[in-house]
Amino acid sequence: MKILFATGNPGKLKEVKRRFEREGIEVEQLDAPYPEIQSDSLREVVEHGLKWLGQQHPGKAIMIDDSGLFIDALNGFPGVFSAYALKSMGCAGILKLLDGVENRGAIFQCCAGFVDSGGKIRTASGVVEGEIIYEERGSEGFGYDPIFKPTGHDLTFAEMPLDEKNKISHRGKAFSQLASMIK
Ligand code: ITT
Repeated sequence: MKILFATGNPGKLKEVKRRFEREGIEVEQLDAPYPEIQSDSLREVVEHGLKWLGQQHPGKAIMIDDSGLFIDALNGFPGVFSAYALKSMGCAGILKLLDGVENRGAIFQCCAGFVDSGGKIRTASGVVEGEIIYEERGSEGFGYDPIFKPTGHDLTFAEMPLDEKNKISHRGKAFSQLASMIK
């Protein structure tokens, strides 16, 4: 079985490919942008994107992922603006915003979705709690990984091997659920 994963993010692709290897499912990148509506709900963005992709590529099985980092002290920012904030200010900008802030709590959320060859849509969500540390650590992963330390762990996501991150991450959880729905 082969599923296309519509994403422009190589970090996401690597993690999802690895997760699905275990299921004997091949994942191939579909590097075709899809419309991402402006919404507070990751699921709404995913459902809308999948509907569009299903119409553009009839007969194909396609997955997508919408995710974000929600920081308590910033009222959930960058949240649905995570991609924009990463491009414009990076991890350094987030650390600057949190300068002198004691409450470092944050969560990563992921909504994973799948449209099958018949146009049926399924979604699954995953969350991981953690904190924003005070300086960037590690070189694995991507995006905000160097500043996010999941609760109960000493390492940031960027200091963990991919398989470790996949076991506990928002994306690992969401795509594990999706994998059992698909199989
Ligand atoms: P797509 O093509 O799949 O949309 P994207 O990078 O634009 O890729 P999103 O729209 O879902 O992805 O934006 C999520 C942002 O949050 C993006 O900047 C990611 O780098 C970041 N992010 C999501 N999951 C992450 C993770 O596991 N570790 C670090 N940063 C993450």
